[in-house]
Amino acid sequence: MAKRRINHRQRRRINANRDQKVAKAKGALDTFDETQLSPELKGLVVKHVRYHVEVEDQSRSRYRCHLRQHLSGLVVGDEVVFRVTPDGHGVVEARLERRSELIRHVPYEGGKAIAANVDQMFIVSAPKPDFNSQVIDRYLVAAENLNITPIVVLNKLDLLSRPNALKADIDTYTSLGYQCLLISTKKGDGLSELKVQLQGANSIFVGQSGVGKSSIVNALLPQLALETQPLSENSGLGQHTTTSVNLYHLPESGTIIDSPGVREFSLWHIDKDQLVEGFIEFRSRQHLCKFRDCLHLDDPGCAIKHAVEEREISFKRYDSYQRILQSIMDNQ
Ligand SMILES: Nc1nc2c(ncn2[C@@H]2O[C@H](COP(=O)(O)OP(=O)(O)OP(=O)(O)O)[C@@H](O)[C@H]2O)c(=O)[nH]1
Ligand SMILES: [Mg+2]
Ligand SMILES: [Zn+2]
Repeated sequence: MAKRRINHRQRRRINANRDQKVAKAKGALDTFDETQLSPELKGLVVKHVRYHVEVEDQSRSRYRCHLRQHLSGLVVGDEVVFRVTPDGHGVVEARLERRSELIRHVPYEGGKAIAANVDQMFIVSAPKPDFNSQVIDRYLVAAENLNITPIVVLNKLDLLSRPNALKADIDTYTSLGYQCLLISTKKGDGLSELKVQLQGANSIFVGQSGVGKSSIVNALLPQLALETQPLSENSGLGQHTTTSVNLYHLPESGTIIDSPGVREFSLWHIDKDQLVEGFIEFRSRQHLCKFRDCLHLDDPGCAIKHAVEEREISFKRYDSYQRILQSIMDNQ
């Protein structure tokens, strides 16, 4: 069945209704008897569910928390100050400054943070639903601009038609200096290297629906038994199984965040300069272009285009750059 389109007026009404509900939920809390609240505690946001967040205290007890009216947009990974209510819930009083934040574009809502204080972004891809280097490149641009270390993960190694099927693509990333991990949650390949890389850091798994992000978390922490689903028989695509962002602790040290798969990682908030910044092989060459405002398309004297012709820059990466630039320009 065709998806029903919502026009702007209807969308405004939906948003207004939602805002009213949020205000009501928050308002109820702001009338709470302040003398009944516990002293301030340090906490970590581990889950986000509509108008509430789940916060963990330092002994990892979890509290379903409301937010103070002035606080909005808390995300998983946020460090907060909160107080416990007599009925065992919590109130988040303040958010500590973020060391990093991952932002993506949400239709009608604009840029939206999805996780905070992340050190490493594991960009997960797989031969099924399809290996899409453009999605990987979009995440790489984001990671480069957000100061988060990206790691390229190819999962479902067991499904490759030939062992070397995606070697050229993986080699492109390796030659740019990106770490690439080839794994199979089904067969167990590469999981020990993955565990080493996760030690002591805050990491997030991102990528298209169905590439196996939750399966990776299950392979690392089997007791969680997170829901996973086979790809749709009709479309061959992932079924958007994970619907909320969740943070889990690894046994020794480090945390991992599982996130819902996306169809397309929109980068509208990134401008042309940031896009070039995100293509690390362009950075060192762009000052050689004839014009300072070179878009690296058909501009005369373009050093980037020249490097593509000389095969110093991969054509596939250049193609990705052009497509992302086009989407930025379309969104302006
Ligand atoms: N053959 C094979 N299948 C795998 C592997 N890892 C995961 N899968 C399967 O891929 C399907 C999708 O896995 P999920 O873990 O649900 O994928 P996801 O990325 O979390 O998807 P969303 O939550 O929708 O974003 C499931 O049927 C898994 O069993 C693997 O290494 N090999
Ligand atoms: Mg999932
Ligand atoms: Zn140029």
